[in-house]
Amino acid sequence: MERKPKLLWGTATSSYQIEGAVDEDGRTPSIWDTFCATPGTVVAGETGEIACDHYHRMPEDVALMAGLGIDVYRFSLAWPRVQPDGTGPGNPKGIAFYDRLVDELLARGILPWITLYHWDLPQALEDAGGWPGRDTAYRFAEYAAIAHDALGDRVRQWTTLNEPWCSAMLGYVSGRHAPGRRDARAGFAALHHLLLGHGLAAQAIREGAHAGGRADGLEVGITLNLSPKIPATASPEDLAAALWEDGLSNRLYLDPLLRGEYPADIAGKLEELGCPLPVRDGDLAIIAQPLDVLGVNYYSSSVVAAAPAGQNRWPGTATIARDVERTAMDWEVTPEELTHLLLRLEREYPGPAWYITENGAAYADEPDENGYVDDVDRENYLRTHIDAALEARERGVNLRGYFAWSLFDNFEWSFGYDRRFGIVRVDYDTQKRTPKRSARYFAERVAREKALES
Ligand code: IFM
Repeated sequence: MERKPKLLWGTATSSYQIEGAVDEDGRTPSIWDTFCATPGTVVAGETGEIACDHYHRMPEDVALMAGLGIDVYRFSLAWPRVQPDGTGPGNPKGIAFYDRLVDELLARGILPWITLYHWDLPQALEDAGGWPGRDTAYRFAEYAAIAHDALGDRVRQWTTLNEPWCSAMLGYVSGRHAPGRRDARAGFAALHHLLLGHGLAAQAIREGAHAGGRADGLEVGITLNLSPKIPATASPEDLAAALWEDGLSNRLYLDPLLRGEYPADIAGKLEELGCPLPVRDGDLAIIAQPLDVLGVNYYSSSVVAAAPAGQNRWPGTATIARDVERTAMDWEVTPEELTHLLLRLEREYPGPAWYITENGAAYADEPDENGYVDDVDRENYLRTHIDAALEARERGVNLRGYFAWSLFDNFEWSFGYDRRFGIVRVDYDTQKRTPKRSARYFAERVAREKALES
């Protein structure tokens, strides 16, 4: 019988959420620095200025990861560190940090997995129009080439974007994330330009890798936050409501990336609503670059029902609460939907290797006097979701890995430090790191799964 490729087990973080050092070594402000400095945007006016101080504690942090026995570490590069103006040459001092990080990981036997964009756009590019402007897609490809040129000799796993839905919808439509704009037309333009940027960046990475003789084992991909939308009943109205929500959250990303077309029902409706996707000839072929990897960030799912249309003619939908456990984000805990999601992806969008690039939960942790957190709830969350992912693999899904979100408690965007997702506690007063019960569980589970496979 043919053996399945071994699973990779890892933890994930992102630059603005953990690094701190926002004005060191030539880093310029990102949209998140500007957003945090705007009163009323982030809980308690908190910022990523210090965060987990990872920029200064990186070797200690990598040692901690090694102690967990993980295979791979997924982190993002801060674009304003690597290419401070968002255009022009790279910044040697900023790049040097990631050079050291990559070397430190490799020395500890951990694979580095890079995400190029986890939301910290250089402010200079936002000032020039941001993602609603087409030019930003081309700037992103330029930055990708600089990053790959610097690190591609040692890094084979490259993710272009993390969760473009959040960048476009929270950043430009609802304004809950940086840059805080509230303009639906701009948001859907941003969505298209993010995907175009992904395609151009994927091309740039592959070209650089082939030219530099570094194409062996190269894996290029993108990470999407996918969320099943389950119709509340089988009525035509509820079915249509769930289809619309699925279109906005899932198909609007999966279809262009894996089928080379936007879903006609959603694209047509957006046009009608005055929010057209600004597609030019040739864009969809660029977006639909071959994908080695599609990263799935899974946290929850929702039940959707029809509701009266709003004044602005947008289809009305309502989320129906289920009687299930919720996390501190108020997200329903539905591990079985992860199995269903993965089965659907393999069935409807076959091709890429699937990785769970984020999965985890915020809970109201209560540390003891030593900072230890006995987070049974988070351990249960991880256990049931890993089980659900492995079940999908058993049932034929080409699942290749799982990353816990997150290695550390960190800056949870507009929630500031109020929501803790870490399997390792961070005391923000002392910067002391203390593995929680869930970290012990994760380390044991990884060791067990690896033993079963060997
Ligand atoms: O913290 C975020 C991360 O940056 C992106 N995915 C979801 C996580 C939890 O909200």
